Amino acid sequence: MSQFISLQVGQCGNQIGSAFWPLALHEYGVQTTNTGMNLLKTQRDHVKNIGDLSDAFDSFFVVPDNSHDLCFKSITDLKRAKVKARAILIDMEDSVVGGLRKGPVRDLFDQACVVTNYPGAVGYHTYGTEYQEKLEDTIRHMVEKCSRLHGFLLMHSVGGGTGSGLGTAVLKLLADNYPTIDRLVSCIYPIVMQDVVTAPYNVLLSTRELIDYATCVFPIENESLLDICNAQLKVKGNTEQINYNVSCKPFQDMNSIVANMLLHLTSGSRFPGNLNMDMNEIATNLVPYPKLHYIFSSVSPLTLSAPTMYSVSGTKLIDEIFINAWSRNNQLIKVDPLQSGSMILSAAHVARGNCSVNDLKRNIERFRKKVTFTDWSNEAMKVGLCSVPPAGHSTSLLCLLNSSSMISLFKNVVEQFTRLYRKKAHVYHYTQVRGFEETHFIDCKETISNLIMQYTELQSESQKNISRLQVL
Ligand SMILES: Nc1nc2c(ncn2[C@@H]2O[C@H](COP(=O)(O)OP(=O)(O)OP(=O)(O)O)[C@@H](O)[C@H]2O)c(=O)[nH]1
Ligand SMILES: [Mg+2]
Repeated sequence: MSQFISLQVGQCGNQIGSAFWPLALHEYGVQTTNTGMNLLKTQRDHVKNIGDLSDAFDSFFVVPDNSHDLCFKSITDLKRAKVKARAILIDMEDSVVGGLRKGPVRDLFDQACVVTNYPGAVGYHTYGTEYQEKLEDTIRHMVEKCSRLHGFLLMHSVGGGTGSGLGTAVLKLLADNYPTIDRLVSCIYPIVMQDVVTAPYNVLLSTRELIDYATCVFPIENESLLDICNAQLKVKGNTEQINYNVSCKPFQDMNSIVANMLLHLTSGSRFPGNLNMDMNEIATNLVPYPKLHYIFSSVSPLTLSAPTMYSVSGTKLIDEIFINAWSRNNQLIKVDPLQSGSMILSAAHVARGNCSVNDLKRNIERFRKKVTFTDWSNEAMKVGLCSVPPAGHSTSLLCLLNSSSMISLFKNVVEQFTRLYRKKAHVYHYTQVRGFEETHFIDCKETISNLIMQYTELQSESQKNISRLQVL
């Protein structure tokens, strides 16, 4: 099975990591809390063959002594076997990483894989160069523990300083030192970029780096995550709790949605399946041009365990899962790939659990009627069937689309930047950093504008050709 190294950078990256590791363990049937045997039983109910779990364990974890039975049941078992997560924790202040290292999964993290506690200004130019050696050593240390390294999973936000600046410096370092290994990025875009005053600059600068150095980017918007959390509250009929809003962010719940998506994304490379889709096939199939690698994602179901609303079963349940995955309520980003005018450059549907090839075929036919592919990408539909569902569910689906609707995300990045830059507000924070030239802002804006143009051209060329075909 393939191995993945996750790099969690900044507060957001490390908080996503705090949600990711317990959920990954849960999926492997490992209890992270001291609850009774019942929970343990249900945790393993989702797999028919327990061996699938132990075989896949190596994808995310290092087990020093291979002779161990890999069927770990509790966090104490992991501690005893000195199991470590294939994770690198990076932040420029101590508190979030410190919290993670005091929490229930603390023993999973090797001190040698923590880069933290360097107070001072933030950013690509300061820390990226200053700590390059330390970062390189840490990454090499982790890479050397892999026999079949498939990809790096980078988790960070693009709104703050550390995640955006140092996160993308780390990405470039990975591209330079490990050019053949996939760099898969899940990055959080802030809500109207208001919670960090300099967010429009951070977002612009880091988006450009992500365009240049990532293999695939899975952008996630906090606004979508908030909406999903609110919708889940409503389903639970939980009227006592206040609605989540911009000032009250349920980060834990929001981050679990991201962690769930990442587990689903990598599932085909970790578990067996009839029509398994390996991670490298995602990049090969979804990215028709190297820089057009921002991928829309939606997941169904979104809850971490089977909700009671799923009263139906069989074919009806499967169809409902597909319909939900295409609904705007399940999207992890606000762009609208189904709207008229948007073109699909490529698409993938990855199902886990009880889903047959016929279920996939039937639903993909439905999907084709809902969207417009470019005239050259009509058949560009990748499918995956992984036999192991997420813990707590019988079936789940991840829908991935490379769509020209991503234009609206990029336009928003440029607009927010332009609004702040017009007044040159806060620019000095950046220009006072050695190595940062103000022209860099303009270069980044140009790169993003070029990408918008590329998508627009593809969109209008295809619209012309498709309408010509329709006339014929
Ligand atoms: N989804 C999610 N968003 C977060 C989380 N923590 C922070 N954010 C968002 O990320 C942005 C701020 O980035 P942070 O990750 O806090 O900043 P940082 O990377 O540590 O950088 P500094 O500014 O140097 O502290 C804001 O838009 C926050 O709303 C989190 O746990 N989950
Ligand atoms: Mg921070």
